[in-house]
Amino acid sequence: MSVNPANPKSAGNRVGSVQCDNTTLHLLKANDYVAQAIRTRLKDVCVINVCSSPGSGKTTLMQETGKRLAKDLNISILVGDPETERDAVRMREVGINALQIVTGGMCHIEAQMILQALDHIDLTGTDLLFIENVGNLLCPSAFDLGEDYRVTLLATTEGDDKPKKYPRMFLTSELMLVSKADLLPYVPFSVDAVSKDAWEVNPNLEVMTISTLNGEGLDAWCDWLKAKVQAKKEAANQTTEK
Ligand SMILES: Nc1nc2c(ncn2[C@@H]2O[C@H](COP(=O)(O)OP(=O)(O)O)[C@@H](O)[C@H]2O)c(=O)[nH]1
Ligand SMILES: [Mg+2]
Repeated sequence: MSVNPANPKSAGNRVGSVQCDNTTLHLLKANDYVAQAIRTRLKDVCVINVCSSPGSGKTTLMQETGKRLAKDLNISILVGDPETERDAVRMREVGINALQIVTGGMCHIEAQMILQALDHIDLTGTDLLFIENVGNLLCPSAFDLGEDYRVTLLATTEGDDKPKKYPRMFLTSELMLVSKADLLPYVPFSVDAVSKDAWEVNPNLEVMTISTLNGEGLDAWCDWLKAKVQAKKEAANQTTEK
């Protein structure tokens, strides 16, 4: 990486760091067209794109959510990982209709992968479709998957400085879940500090603190999901009535 003196952005005012220009953004336009096609196809399914670093608790939360909402909602999940079917197996173990997307080493899911996957999963009756993205706070933020909402988990073990370091993930999310709250007494992590940083990146970001281990925040999370599913159904009905 070299500093381009002709470009003031590259030089900037920073001390000991270089701001790099992002030259890949225009390539994402094709992805956005596919994402819109997915939205059109899934008019009456609420789609939630769940993002985080590896190990923040996405699959465990999806399992717990599936168990808690089994009576209220019909849930399906597309789970992305570079390799293995392990997370889909974990979801099926709790009775959730699950399909693994093996990205073949890629660090994120792209909309075309979702479109391909939709031909291999039966979503008849599905109210809520989770997409568990590949564990990564960077690349997934750039790819619209046709979701209605993006939810990002940040575990208390990851440090409270991440929203400013990975701003696009938090800027493009509707909800940040501070996960593993049961560990707060043991780790140097401030929910106030992380919330303040996250809101400076995205003032509209909702924040909830959760733990799948002791159940903290899970009722609020499930209520949030039920409200979003209801809103999607009402919007779909209004479109049909027109
Ligand atoms: N202490 C604690 N550990 C958790 C919690 N949720 C998940 N874990 C653990 O975190 C690890 C990674 O969880 P997993 O759901 O596989 O994370 P993923 O990679 O984001 O899908 C596992 O060992 C889980 O048991 C939680 O709320 N509290
Ligand atoms: Mg997982």
